[in-house]
Amino acid sequence: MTSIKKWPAMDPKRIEKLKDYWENGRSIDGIDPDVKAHLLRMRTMGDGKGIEVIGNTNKDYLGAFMAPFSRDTANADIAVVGLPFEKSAPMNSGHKYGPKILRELSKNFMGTTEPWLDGKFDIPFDLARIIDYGTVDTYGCLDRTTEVEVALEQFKKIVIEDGCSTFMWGGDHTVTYVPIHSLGELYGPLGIIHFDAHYDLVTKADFNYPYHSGNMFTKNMSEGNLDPERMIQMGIRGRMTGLVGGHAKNLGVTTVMAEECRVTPAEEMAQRVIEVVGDGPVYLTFDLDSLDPIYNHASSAVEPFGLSANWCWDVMKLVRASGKVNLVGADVVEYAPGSDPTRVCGYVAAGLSWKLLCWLADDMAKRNGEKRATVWDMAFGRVSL
Ligand SMILES: [Mn+2]
Repeated sequence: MTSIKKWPAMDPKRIEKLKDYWENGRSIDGIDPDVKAHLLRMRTMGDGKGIEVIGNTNKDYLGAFMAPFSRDTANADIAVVGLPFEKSAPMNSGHKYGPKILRELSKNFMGTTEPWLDGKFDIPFDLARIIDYGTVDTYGCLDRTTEVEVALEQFKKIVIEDGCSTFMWGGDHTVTYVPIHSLGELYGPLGIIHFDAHYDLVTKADFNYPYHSGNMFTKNMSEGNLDPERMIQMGIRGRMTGLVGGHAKNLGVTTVMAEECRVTPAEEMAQRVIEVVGDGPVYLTFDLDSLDPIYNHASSAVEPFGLSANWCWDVMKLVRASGKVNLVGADVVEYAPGSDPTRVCGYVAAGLSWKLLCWLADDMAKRNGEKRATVWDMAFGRVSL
């Protein structure tokens, strides 16, 4: 046996202190005051039983990010909505199950996460009344137009009548027509922050389809709900690039190719985004195919040589931190879980979704001029913390 030189023992007084901490020390005594207030509020709910929102325990009676399921949009500020549309996927399909799987994976990101700016924590459920509206049921809608119109009808109530913002999961990218149309009508013409491998700027003159995964922006422009001069696209590459690029130029949309994104620091890109979208209402749409296939290969039109998830998050974080951009709605689209058996792409998508929900809640509180806390309806059952 080789000789072992034992490290000197710890001072017995230190061990005594650590023993006392083991017996009596609680995490809540050392945390950020806002996070502490959030946890204490959680504990008071549900007849004193609290709600189990601080553990990833995959409860089916809670919705996206552990938000309460509800359709009471008149008493909500942000509705998480799933739109299971997949009729316009050019290649791989299966987006129909995107919202269902992302809802489950999103429960990994609820409550509070790391500080995002100067030690400030995200606590979206203390900023805005967030609900999970569930997924729009389009069963029996056997053509694209009917399916979009069913969703439009529901968004009319959620957004236009009740003034609720939406965070949406697709679905193929056609779904983005619906919130832009509704939020544009509520807030006026929107600026767009668009992550995508594709321009998605085809016109009726190119393809005469009423709704399509490539015409949701141009159709909204033609209806006055989207200002092309306040639109910036990042990550463009791959098939269709040569064909559709002319539209971006003709319409005055700012396009940043994937190759340029990869050599542009996030700080510089965030500045460009802020300059393009201005201080009017802004919508952010994240097509997962903007990402390199190592972060996402579960979309219908996968394109190699794409963006990194971390760079995208850095750009979003810096735009948000500037406080100059007024985000009124967001989505993450093109997730087809059948192509993602390990769920790695899904976790990236759900993680980005959480960041966007936090940003939306922050800007919603600013527009409301007050914090409005989410309250869970405990009718789903008595749970304990
Ligand atoms: Mn795309």
